[in-house]
Amino acid sequence: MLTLTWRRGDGRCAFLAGMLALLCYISPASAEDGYDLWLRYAPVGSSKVEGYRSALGNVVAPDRTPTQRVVREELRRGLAGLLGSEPRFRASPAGDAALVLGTPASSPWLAPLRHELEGVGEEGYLLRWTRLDGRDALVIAAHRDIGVLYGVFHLLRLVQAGVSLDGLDVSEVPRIKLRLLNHWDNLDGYVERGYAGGSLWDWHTLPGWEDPRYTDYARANASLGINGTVLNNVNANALSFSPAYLRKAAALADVFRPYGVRVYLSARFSAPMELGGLATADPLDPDVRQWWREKAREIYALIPDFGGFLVKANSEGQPGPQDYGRTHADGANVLADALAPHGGVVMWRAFVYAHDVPEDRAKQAYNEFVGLDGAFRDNVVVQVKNGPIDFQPREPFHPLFGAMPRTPLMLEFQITKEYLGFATHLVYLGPLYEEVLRADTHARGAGSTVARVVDGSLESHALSGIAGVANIGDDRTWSGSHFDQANWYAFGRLAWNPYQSARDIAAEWVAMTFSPAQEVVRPVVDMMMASRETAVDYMTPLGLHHVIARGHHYGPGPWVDGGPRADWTSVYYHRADRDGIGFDRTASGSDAVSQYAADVAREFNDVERVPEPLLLWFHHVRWDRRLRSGRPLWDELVHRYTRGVRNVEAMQVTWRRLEGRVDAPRHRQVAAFLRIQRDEAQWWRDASVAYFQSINGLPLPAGEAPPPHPLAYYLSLQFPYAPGDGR
Ligand code: GCW
Repeated sequence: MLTLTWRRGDGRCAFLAGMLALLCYISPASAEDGYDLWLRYAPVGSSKVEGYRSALGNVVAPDRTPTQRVVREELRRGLAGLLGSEPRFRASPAGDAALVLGTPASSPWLAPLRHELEGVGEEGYLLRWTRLDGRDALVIAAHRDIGVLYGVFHLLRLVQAGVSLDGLDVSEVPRIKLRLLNHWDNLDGYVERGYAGGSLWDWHTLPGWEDPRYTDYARANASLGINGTVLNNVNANALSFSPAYLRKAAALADVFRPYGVRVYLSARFSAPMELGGLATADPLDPDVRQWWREKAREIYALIPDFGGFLVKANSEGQPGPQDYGRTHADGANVLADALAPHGGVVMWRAFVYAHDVPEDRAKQAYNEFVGLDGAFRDNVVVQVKNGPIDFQPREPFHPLFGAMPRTPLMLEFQITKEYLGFATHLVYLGPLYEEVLRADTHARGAGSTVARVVDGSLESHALSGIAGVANIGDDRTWSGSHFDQANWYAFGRLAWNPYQSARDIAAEWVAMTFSPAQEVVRPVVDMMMASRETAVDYMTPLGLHHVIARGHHYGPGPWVDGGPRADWTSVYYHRADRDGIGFDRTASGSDAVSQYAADVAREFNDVERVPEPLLLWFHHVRWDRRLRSGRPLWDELVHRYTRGVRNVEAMQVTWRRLEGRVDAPRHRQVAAFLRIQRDEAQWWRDASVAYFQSINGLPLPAGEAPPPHPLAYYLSLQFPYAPGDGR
């Protein structure tokens, strides 16, 4: 231990003071590295502390179950950080004002609320002031412990944002039942399309070693209301179902359980052959059915609250029922029957397309599934990506939404940014998610939004779900960058309530992650809200899609052609030639428009009416056609590419101004990533302009800088170790 003696005039004094300053500077307590996510619990402003302390200083909360203990620990940790002192846990609210938490079963004080709790369901909660024993008390009441935990996170969110608790009267119920992350994590620790390091799951040391990070992961998810996680990649390895790996999954399930996060697994359809030694995986074969039934029993013996299976079948080389001439419903139902006695569900993915089918890839999932509506068991949900191709920066909503009224459809978003600049580009996905959820399918007339299909309200389905392909890895920031945490956050908050606004969610996140000061929140939220459109501008303006480099998808590749299948090339999607550009999906083209409800189809089919951001998705358009700006298409395209680059520069300026308002370590990394993004936006612009100009031979619009390199240069760039490639 270092002892300091101060004597005026002592030369050592200055040296020691310097040392001390250095120690303070590098002290871990002050280093923000992003690990704490939006749960930093940084001290609230001194003007507010007393108000919060008087409401929250005394806490009455049970501590008998694991979740109850988690609730108390979260409150202790949160209030200690925010208010500078731990709350006093009391046995009863007598005396001072108190915060009273629990369920009617766990807390006698809350029994009178039994009636009012009827509306909040299994996971909802009340958070409000009431009179208890003649005194005002703030209560967080729920039917089950997990609802209390969600309520505690709600309360801590308010305090973190500096919101007054006066008159608080909240009743929250999640709108969607299954709110899941999908990890594309392989058993060797590699994460497909992962840009945040390796997998969080250390399969080798499980089940013996439960890394504390697993608990932090569950906590973060619970803070958003995420209630399930699929541990392994949809490109599944049958070994995940072997006894040894099931024990490892069970250990994770034990860690997650107090946080309300259930474990699910991706099932490999051919597992009965690979693990069970059967000669077939035909879903109608009695031995195969029996194998799945026994496997389900084995899983539930280890994980009594196991959630169910996620399946990618007959897609991109994965085995499936069609290998035996059976349908997707036959395949899903055999698994569903095995899980039904235990209460599990099957999430059967609709992301299917086949290279030997000449049909427009955008149409194939619909063609495959729409006729199966009504053919699935009650415990099957069909999981549909947000758009008909593949998580592009912008797609129209998937035509299956609204088209399978008798089947619950689960929406799949990608949180990891495979097509949006990986982890280094600052792209807030809230606006993308919001755009999809608010899109109107017109399935039952105007107002039949995707959100209403997905939450089950449009067709009165009891089962409903939403999944996000996780952007989480073992990087210290969890998500590969500070701003990518916002995408995990936004997904979770919208999964709880898909009608919230992306802007409000961003504002909460900024307040908790950086600072609740308006001088920080306002500019950062504005920057985030514009960021998705900016990425669309420099990557895929006007409805272009799938123009990425081959394989790893890092950077532009509009020239990608040839190879094993046409629908893995770029030229298949943009169809640029001397005269024009775009995929004709109108009635006179591939007729993909006809998969939408009549009103929507008419709009998309009409080149005058189609929303301009989707123009080239649905139409092949002449380069000289005048767009709404008055510019010809070619000029507009170049204009948007350039605008994208300029807007990244504007983000850099915004961020620079926040220096000193955001802690230095995080400020530095974000600034560096914005520089990378700026350079890559320029690369996207230049490479795209060079390529399309080589096709149309048109001059650049006045004032537009020519690409600094010839096209051959952009074509020559190779990135053999770009992260996340499928393998
Ligand atoms: O977007 C594509 C990815 C694949 C992925 C596939 C899918 C897991 O490039 O890596 O495979 O989608 O969603 O199944």
